[in-house]
Amino acid sequence: MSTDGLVIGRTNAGKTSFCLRLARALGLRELNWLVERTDGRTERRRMLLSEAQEILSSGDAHQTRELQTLILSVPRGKSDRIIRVTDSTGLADGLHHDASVRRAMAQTLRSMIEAKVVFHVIDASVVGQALQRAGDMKGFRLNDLDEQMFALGRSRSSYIVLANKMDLPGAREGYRWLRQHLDKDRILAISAREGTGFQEVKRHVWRLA
Ligand SMILES: Nc1nc2c(ncn2[C@@H]2O[C@H](COP(=O)(O)OP(=O)(O)OP(=O)(O)O)[C@@H](O)[C@H]2O)c(=O)[nH]1
Ligand SMILES: [Mg+2]
Repeated sequence: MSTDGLVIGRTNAGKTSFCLRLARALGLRELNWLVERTDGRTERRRMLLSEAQEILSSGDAHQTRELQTLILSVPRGKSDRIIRVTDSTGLADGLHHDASVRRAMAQTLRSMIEAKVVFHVIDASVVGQALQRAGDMKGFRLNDLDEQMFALGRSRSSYIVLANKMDLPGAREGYRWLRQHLDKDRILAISAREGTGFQEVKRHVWRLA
């Protein structure tokens, strides 16, 4: 399934929350998803944005296990353009014990090659807390997985790092480190929960239209 924007990142970084907030920022009330199951079949799912938000806030049973592509309608000139933004399974270190999760991660990596833009979601508060524990900003390295995604991202022309959860403690310090570590033009501070930073996100999404 082709996509315009692919959302990647570690488990729990806020990828699905980012997609729902983006839909809301674009004024959508109903969501149209194309779900690529790990057995290769694609199915269409429709739901109200409010329903999706409710499922997301009801615990961790809804962890994303398939590629789900949001079909977004974005105004361009007098007409609307369709943009596809794909939410993916969280990546985790090591080999996951569950084969379907491993397949879902492989699916995510394949889509990285095809997407026009990759949005890499990072929990900035987790970065800030890790920095605090390390006590030294200079020699600090993030986990291998995110560092490898940075390296992959640098080799692409369109790659955006979203420093998420800016509403949480430690996120400012995490964001500061990310800005020093990465190309400043590629990083945006957001809170998918509160909706901050989405004006800038929308600018990147409109470019896809
Ligand atoms: N405080 C705060 N919490 C957030 C924010 N974004 C997401 N969360 C919370 O973080 C948790 C994980 O969010 P998800 O959107 O499910 O994360 P995900 O990256 O899709 O997770 P997987 O699908 O399991 O990989 C949920 O409890 C969200 O409510 C944010 O900006 N601020
Ligand atoms: Mg998810």
